[in-house]
Amino acid sequence: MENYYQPEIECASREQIQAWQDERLVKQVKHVYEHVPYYRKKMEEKGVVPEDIRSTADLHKLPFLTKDDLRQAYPYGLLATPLEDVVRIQSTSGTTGRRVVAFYTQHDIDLWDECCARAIMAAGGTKKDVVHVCYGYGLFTGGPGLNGGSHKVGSMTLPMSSGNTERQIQFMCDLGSTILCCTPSYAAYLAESINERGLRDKIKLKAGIFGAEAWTEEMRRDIEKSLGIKAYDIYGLTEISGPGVSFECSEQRGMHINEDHFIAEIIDPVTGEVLPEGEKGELVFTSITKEAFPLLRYRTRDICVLSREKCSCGRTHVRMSKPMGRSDDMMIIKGVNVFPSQIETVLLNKGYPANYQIIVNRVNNSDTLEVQVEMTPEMFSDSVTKIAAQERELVDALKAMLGIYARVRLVEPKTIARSEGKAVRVIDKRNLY
Ligand code: DLL
Repeated sequence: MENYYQPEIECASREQIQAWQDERLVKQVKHVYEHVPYYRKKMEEKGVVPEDIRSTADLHKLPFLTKDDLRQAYPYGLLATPLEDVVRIQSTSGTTGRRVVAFYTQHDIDLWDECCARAIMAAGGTKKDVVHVCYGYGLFTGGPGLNGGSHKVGSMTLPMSSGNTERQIQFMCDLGSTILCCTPSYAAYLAESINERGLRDKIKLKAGIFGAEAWTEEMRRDIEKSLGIKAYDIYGLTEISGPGVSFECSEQRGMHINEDHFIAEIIDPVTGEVLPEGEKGELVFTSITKEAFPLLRYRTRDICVLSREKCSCGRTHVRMSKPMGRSDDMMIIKGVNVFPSQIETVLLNKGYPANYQIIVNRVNNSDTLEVQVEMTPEMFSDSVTKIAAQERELVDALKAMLGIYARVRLVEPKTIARSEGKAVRVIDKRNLY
């Protein structure tokens, strides 16, 4: 099949979507109960058996899964198929300690590719396109996901991966890339570099598929203007497969969730209660078609709103808003997931007091991370050279922990403002949400 715009699925009636979800959920719950002792135990603790789940109306009876469950069950505790059926793993970026690892059978890769193919087609992609993928390849899902989607569409795929801006631009010009896939901040940086080199007329881009981090409507307009393209948002998370869980259509008003594969709920992040459509809360996904790593009621921590309002593109799948924040303290910096606790761990391991502040900013569309750490009075009396060496050492340790560069400033004792309540550890000046 060459055409991955699938109107019979993407524009199906609500009744049809409901019927698919009901049937697949019942099957999936049984599959997980039988093959994942970790989740079976959670169901037993809640007094639920597979027979209690007869349709999506019963979904609320199932226990939630969180990142903590994934860490506890690391590495194989949530695997629902024999290892010999698994063909791939991917992992989330920058998590401390036990990483989050997701498994895929060939069937799971195919359905993930299909979701990404739909996203590319919704951005106007066809087999005539040249799809330039500069999301990272490797454990991160961005590169492999869009790569697979582009193959399914039949487009020529450039597996560029991230970095090496010179080469990105050269290939873009020489090979006539028409669809750019990367994080929005890298798109903005590429746009700036292309315009600085006076190469805007040499590029043939028509669309961009940008996601993996929060970005504003202003940023969208800037990128669209500076590259002369239409910029589409794409959302996803490793635990649920990767990019393509949802994607924007030409309306650019929310991202259609691939409801034949994922059931979305919005819950109150404090009480866990399911909220009615249109209310803002935490997004929860249940994957109903995956084999190897089928998470039920996985709490994403992303705060969103769902809408079933008719979309003029014809797609009937529910739309989610851009994430409006997180219900935990995870930050996404340069596309990498960063928890303040990771930074604190590095500081404490190196013998610094826990008086620190994390300052995140966006300068020229690129994220910056600065960690200010108070010295003890003894450290403060050290020579300037010694202090500079300590700063360099911390930069290296943070790079090893987070995978990204953080500027480090050791500051005088008692210069970081004390708070009367919870310490203000993070100052995010990006105003992304
Ligand atoms: O970021 C998957 C992805 C790759 C999505 C490429 C889109 C494009 P993770 O590294 O597991 O997976 O991070 C998942 O990133 O829970 C959101 O908080 C955030 N996120 C992903 N897409 C968007 C988006 C990939 N379009 C976490 N807007 C998610 C805002 C996003 N935040």
